[in-house]
Amino acid sequence: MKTAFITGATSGFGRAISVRLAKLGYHLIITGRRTQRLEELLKQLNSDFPASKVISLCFDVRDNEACTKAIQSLPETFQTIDLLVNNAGLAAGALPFDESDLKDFDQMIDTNVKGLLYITKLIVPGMIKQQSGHIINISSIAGIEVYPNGSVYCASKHAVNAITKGLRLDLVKHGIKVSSVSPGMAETEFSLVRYHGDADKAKAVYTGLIPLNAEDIADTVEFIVTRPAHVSINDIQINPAQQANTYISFRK
Ligand code: NDP
Ligand code: 8X3
Repeated sequence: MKTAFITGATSGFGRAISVRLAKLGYHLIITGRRTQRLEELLKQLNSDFPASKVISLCFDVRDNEACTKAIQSLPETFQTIDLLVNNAGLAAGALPFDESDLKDFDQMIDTNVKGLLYITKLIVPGMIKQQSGHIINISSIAGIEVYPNGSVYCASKHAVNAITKGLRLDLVKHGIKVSSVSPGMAETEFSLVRYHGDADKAKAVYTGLIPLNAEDIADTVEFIVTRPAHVSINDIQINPAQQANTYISFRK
């Protein structure tokens, strides 16, 4: 059985991906900052998928020392990681650049870019040793197109795409696959977090259309990880049917 390490497993895509990977027979290392959510998910996975061994690690991906300690604390049975899903991330704020809060900029860059780098840097050496592995970075349509009031979130996801391409170039010789998934609008806790807890603003993002949901992204990850060994799915961009691109959505 293979082992997967998932960041941001306490909500949205990460939670759905974790459940799906357990269903596919993976052992899991689920991570996030909210202890209670991790405990609840661990309990659910143990009860629904008893063949899958699950461990949880609670830490903030922005803290490299905490990432290092957490990964060093893994019991031997979890030290061979076959699949890393870099999913933890967020948008903070949706204001024009000049009106935005520098704290929001820091949070997005520190989580979406530096956090992803810290975790990847810690896990890649094991994959190189094994001469096999798979990294899936959850990027965004925001990594392809820049939209107003989203400059730094979009910059962070453009960086994720550059890192994905760079990793692919550097790791191909070690038998490590590197994939990215770039969703458009998906209803999770994403907009609630972006609007700092304003539920009305979060809801309004999806008015008049059917957004993607976390299961759609779990389906995509399932497709990527179930290809034959000789096939690498490099990048998938997935949108709601009513969203043509960042700018054009058909809302009823
Ligand atoms: P959610 O807000 O539902 O989930 C985000 C997850 O990231 C949570 O589990 C959260 O866990 C974790 N996280 C955030 N900050 C940190 C941190 N500093 N340290 C550790 N974990 C952290 O949003 P989604 O599921 O929608 O988002 C998942 C990914 O998908 C993100 O990278 C996002 O940018 C991307 N994305 C989302 C889209 C959408 O429309 N929903 C579309 C395209 C991409 P906790 O709070 O417990 O730490
Ligand atoms: C989230 C997608 O377009 O709402 O990454 O920013 S978008």
